[in-house]
Formats: sequence, C-alpha cells, structure tokens
Amino acid sequence: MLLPSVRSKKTTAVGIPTVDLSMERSELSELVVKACEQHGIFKVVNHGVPKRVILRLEEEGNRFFSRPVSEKLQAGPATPFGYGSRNIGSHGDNGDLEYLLLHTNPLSISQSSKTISEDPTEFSCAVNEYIEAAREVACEILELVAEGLWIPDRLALSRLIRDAHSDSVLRLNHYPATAKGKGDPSQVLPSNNVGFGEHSDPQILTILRSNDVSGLQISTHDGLWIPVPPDPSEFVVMVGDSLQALTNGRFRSVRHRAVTNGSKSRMSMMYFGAPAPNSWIRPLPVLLSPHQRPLYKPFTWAQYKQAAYSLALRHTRLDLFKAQDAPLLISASP
Ligand code: GA4
Repeated sequence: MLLPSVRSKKTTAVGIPTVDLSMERSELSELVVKACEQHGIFKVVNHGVPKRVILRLEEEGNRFFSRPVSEKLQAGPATPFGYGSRNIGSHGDNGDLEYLLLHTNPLSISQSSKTISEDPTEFSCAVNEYIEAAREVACEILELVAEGLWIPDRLALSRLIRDAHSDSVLRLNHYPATAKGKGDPSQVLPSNNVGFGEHSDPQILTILRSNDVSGLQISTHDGLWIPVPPDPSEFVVMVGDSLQALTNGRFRSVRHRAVTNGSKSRMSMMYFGAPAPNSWIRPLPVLLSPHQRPLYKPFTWAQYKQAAYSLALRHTRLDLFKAQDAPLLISASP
C-alpha cells in the first residue's frame, strides 16, 4: 500500500546527545539534565542491560509478527492491551504499523501471553525480564535527573514509576517493509512514509530500542524533522508530557514520529514509564520560586491519559492543564 509521503526538510540543527551511564555521577547528572532541557531526547550507552535480555524479547516479537494475520488477530483487538493494527489519526499519521501493547503488570502479561504466543510462559518471561531491565534504566535516569536538578529527595521522580500500581506499558511496534521496496533496493520508495504520526508521549519517560532499521525522527522547535540513527545496542530516552509538567516546563517533551523504511521492516520496543492512575502530577514544589509559578494545574495520570487518548495525536494536550494565571513561558506547539 502506498502511503502519503511526508517532507523531511534539511536542517543544520541538533546532534542528539549520547549519555554514557558508566561516567562519573555528578558529571552524568548534569549531562542528563542538559539533554532533557535542550532536546528532550538522548541516547544511552553502557546501560548495563544484557544483550541476551534484549534479543530474547526481539525474538519473541519477530516470532509473533511473522505469524499469519488470522492468528495475530486472535491476540487483539488492543482495547486496551494485545495486538493492534490500525491507522492512528487524521494528522498525516495514517500509519502502516502493527503492534503489541502490554501492561507491565505481570498478571496482565500472563493473561495477554495466552493469545500472543504458543509458548505463553516463555513469552511472559521474556517480557517480564525486559520490563524489569527497562524500568531500572528509567529509574536510574530519573534519579540522575533529580540529582542534576538538586531535588533533595532523589527518588521523587523514580518512585512514581516504581509504584506497584504504576500504569507503565510496553509496546512493540512493527513497521513492515512496504511491498514495493521488499528485497529490491532499486524499488525503495523515493520519499518517506508515515508509520506513526507526530506526537509526544504522555507518560513520564520513554525508553526505546529498535533493530538496525531507521525510522524514528524528532521534530525541532522550528518544525524540521531530524532522523535518529538506529543502534540496536543503545536506548533512546525521550521526555514525556508528564515529566514536562513535573519539571514545570523546564524539560520539554519531544515530538517525534516514525517513518517506514521501504526495504526493511523495523521493530521498536518501548517502555513507557507512567505513574499510578490516581497519582497526582504537579510541578515539583522545589522547582518553583516566587518568579517561577506553576505553569500547570495538578492533574492525575488517569485524567491526563484520558485527555491524551481523546485528543489523539493533536498537539495541545498539556495546554488543557495550564494554570490560569501562569505566565506563558511555553508556546502552544512547536
Ligand atoms: C503514544 C505513546 C504510546 O505508544 C501510547 C500511544 C497511544 C496508543 O497507541 O493507544 C496513543 C498515543 C500514545 C498518544 C495519543 C493517543 C494515545 C495513540 C493516540 C492516538 C500507548 C500512549 O500511551 O500514548
């Protein structure tokens, strides 16, 4: 199927920073804060997650997505969890993508696994093991953020996603090679095609890993698209809307999209770190001062998630929770 093409203008802007988690801690926390403030995205190397854990989940994902459609449909629809394959919205984001969406709660995983895999025990073990590792990376980064922002309680952010009732999710996205490009490089489509349209993630932090196929792009403040080169050994970390609110707009969630590649299929796996549904999200008091009033009203994760889902991929979600009398330090959308 031919998808509408999207322009990807050239820009001189941004190199996406790389953060080496084995570095000295105080230097590291400064780097992480700087990356979150300037780009809302960075790459992580030396993250300590064993290759075996990553490859085990990748293998499970590949095994599932290569099953016949009729079998995959048994694991759907993803309302909210399971197999999905659908268009995502009306903002140029009618993507060619199939996915598995799983709650990170082990009980929910074991339930979903029954229809996803012929060996549900192996599938859920692979998923649980990966989630634990990705959660550790997310918590480590949130603790570095707290240190870098001089927040006295260094667990103030990581606690939100360690919560036993955390609403974090794991998602495997599969962007099939477009038929024309398959196997024949000369037939690769000349322009990029949208797989998952422009959006920011509503959660606190996203930990993304993909196979060696390009597709992820971020939007700069001037509306240009920058490709994020794939590296299966690294994680890409993205600031979500909830972290933007918790930091009172000091960090900005990153707008991104995925384009399909043409000749090769891409698989990405994302851990989306979220608080518990009834957990309150508000600018951390320690980041406020008489000159920096809260930009957002307090909201619960459940309220925000509902707003995000009903607004689909539109830009203005966090604006719904702007404090009335706050100075307009942030623009409506990039
Ligand atoms: C983006 C981040 C996660 O993939 C996700 C997505 C969710 C979905 O696919 O159901 C959303 C999207 C994501 C943001 C806006 C809404 C909801 C699709 C969509 C149109 C699972 C999430 O939490 O928000």
